[in-house]
Amino acid sequence: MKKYSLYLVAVLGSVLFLSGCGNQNGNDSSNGALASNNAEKVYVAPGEHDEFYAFMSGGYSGNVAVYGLPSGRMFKEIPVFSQFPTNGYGYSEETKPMLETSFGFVPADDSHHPDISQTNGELDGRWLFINGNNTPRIARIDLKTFETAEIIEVPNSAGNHSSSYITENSEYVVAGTRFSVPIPQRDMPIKDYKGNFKGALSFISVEPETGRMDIKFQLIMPGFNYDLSHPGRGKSHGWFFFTTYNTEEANSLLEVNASQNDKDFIAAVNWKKIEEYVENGGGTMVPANYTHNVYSDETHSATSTMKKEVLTVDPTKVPGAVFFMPTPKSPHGVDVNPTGDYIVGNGKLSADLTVFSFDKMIAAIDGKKYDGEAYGLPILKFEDVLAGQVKSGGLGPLHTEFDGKGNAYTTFFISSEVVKWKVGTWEVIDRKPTFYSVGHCMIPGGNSRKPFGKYLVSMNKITKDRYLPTGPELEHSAQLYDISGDKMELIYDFPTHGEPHYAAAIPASILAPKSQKIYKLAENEHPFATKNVSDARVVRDGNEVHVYMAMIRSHFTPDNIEGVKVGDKVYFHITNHEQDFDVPHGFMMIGQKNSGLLIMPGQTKTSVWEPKKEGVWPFYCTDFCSALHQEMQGYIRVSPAKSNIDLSWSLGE
Ligand code: RUQ
Ligand code: CUA
Repeated sequence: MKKYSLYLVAVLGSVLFLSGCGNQNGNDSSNGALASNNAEKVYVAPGEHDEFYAFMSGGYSGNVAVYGLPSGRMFKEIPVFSQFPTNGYGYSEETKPMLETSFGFVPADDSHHPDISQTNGELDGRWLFINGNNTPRIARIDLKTFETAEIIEVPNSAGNHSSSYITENSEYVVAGTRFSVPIPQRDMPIKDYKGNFKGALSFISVEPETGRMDIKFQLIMPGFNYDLSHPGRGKSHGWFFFTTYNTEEANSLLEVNASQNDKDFIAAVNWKKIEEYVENGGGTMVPANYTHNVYSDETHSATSTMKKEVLTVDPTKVPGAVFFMPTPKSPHGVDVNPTGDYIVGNGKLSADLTVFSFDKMIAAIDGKKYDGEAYGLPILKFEDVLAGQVKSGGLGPLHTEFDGKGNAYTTFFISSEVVKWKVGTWEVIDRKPTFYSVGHCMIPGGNSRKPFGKYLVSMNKITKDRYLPTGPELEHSAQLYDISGDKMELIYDFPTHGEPHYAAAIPASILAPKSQKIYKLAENEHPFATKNVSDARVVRDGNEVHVYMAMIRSHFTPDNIEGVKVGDKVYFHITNHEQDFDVPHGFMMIGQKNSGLLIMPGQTKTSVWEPKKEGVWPFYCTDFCSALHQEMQGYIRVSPAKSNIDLSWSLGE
């Protein structure tokens, strides 16, 4: 309680202070989070905008949430892999195809690692990619509309965790499997895992103009667990790095059995070489079932296509394409610094970080100095590729980000801290506690050639006493550090939704000007759009009833419908005629088993209602859109199945 009021005093103090004399942005490292100087750093005054957009994965929510930095204000939750009643995503007829998979309709997932598209290694702000970890999928979100535009399923994968990371010209979004499985899937004894299960690393091409995804090839690797990955950049562009654990290939009690080997591997994949191989006809096309779901802003509808084959590559057939670098001890994150010189392995059972040199790796490969092989793939000698070790004294390193000023920041889960160290000298410069048990950290642009090294966000797994208790379940806590000075300063806590595993952030100056305000009604190509009010109508087709409806402040056209019968299936195709920014209308119908709809200006959405009872049933607008919002309502008369009342509709008669 005391802390809380102190903090309030600090915020209030800073408000007063702001209106008074100018404040200097000195680097006052001695104060804790309670200093008024820190309160100012996160205070975004009413009407002012944040400096960055941060896209945080929602973990088991299956979604992405958008926050402002430094304020920690949440702007939007973007539904991706999960049904979302707030706006009808995954419930409306138009968006149901987005959640189709080879397993059928899958309305939830576990989303982990967002990454923003890049041009020349810099964030270009066109698209955000994110993985569905559970039912392997990669989604592309359009950063003009902040809507999910495309989802592609990843076959031969299981636990799509070393995903979704972008190469520096967005040539590929890469998705690797965490669990190795039989490829192709088949009925076999689990104990025969070793030597028989395989791990697929998928390279999904991104069409430069449209962003459309397609699986270019899948590398069929030994049956390890491929945990995380990162692209090379700069001089290492053309390579991709994957951490592995369970090189023991254990199939049970992994906490013991997958921790036997002193070193696992970072797999270095020369994807340019494999690309060349497949472009010259290499690889084997194999049967596979996976969906490709695409949403169109013109028809406001998604389509789902089942793809039937995928190109696989046996890495032993492409000499010089894949090498293993021995890495202690069950590494989790693998991170590449902005210049592409160094590859950092975060061995989660180790105290030290292992840093490899890209130049040394190339020299070792050129010199063919191997330390044996694994399933026909060369293992490089640890000492030959090692650039240095960060002796941090922390425990349980997970992930590393970079500030673009020659520093790296590594999270340590077990010792609950962020450690800042110098790239090249490997010396530890600073360390700050996190509250508590940090997973990932994120610096805007931290996974690119050009980070914006002003803030670091730590995404913590355990919240405990950081917020007012909300029963047994607490939202995870993020913490914001000012990293502009020599020492990190914890300046803010804010709750995040679901479990953010990673995040990607970008200057608002890149995204905000491009953000779409409305959909143009004139460009609406939805087959059931009602673009002129005079076209509003109700059409019967057997026991299907199609309502072509328009909405504008503050009425539906039509708002009285008769002639609907018990047992009918009523499709409401509703077009929002507003052409003003931020004027959606909502729709809900009594007894409807789908969610309601939230329809943006110029957009058409469809919801199905199956009336079960005779009577006169209301529907209404769910979004307070005008002073007469409560008047935005209508009725549907439902008659017995055998009645012969004709369909009729009206407004204002
Ligand atoms: S990742 S921190 Cu480390 Cu998917 Cu969760
Ligand atoms: Cu439309 Cu409320």
